[in-house]
Amino acid sequence: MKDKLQPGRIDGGLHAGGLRFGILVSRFNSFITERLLQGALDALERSGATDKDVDVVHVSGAFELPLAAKKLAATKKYDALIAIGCVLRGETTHYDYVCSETARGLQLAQMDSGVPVMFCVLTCDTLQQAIDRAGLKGGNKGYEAGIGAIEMAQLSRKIHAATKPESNSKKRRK
Ligand code: INI
Repeated sequence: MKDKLQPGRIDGGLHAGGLRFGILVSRFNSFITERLLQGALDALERSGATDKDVDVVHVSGAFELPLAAKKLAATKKYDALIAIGCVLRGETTHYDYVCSETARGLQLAQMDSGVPVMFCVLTCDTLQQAIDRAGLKGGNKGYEAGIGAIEMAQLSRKIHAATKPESNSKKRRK
């Protein structure tokens, strides 16, 4: 009987050593975003990242994150980026435009550049919801984004290595 299919697996691990990260942080609602930043740095440091491998760039509001992400990705210096922001619903529709354009712009930045961009932008109805997700009962979304960035950075490198023509031909020769 034929053996069960054993597919090759490519997984991103969680070791940050040797990887480079760019973190973009919005100053708007900095009470929240600076806590998310601390969470992201904590995740990277605990996973083996060193000072020289992490840059932090501040922008004014969440709406400015996509352009900064695109510019950082274009430098080819980073294995992954983390975009941190916090948008709180107000009395007008401004919130909706900021949320949708920030999400769309960050997705475009990663799709156009091929550099993973973590979407660590809280979009909340209340300040309490944001506080809960920035180090209280909802955990710290910055920490989660840091872990996600490591996994995507590793995965990108592994996919690149596994699909390089010379690595395939070497494999075949063995
Ligand atoms: N920017 C945020 O990051 N969070 C918000 O809650 C927010 N609100 O509510 O207005 C916000 N607005 C500013 C926006 O991101 C831009 O900086 C601004 O429109 C200038 O382009």
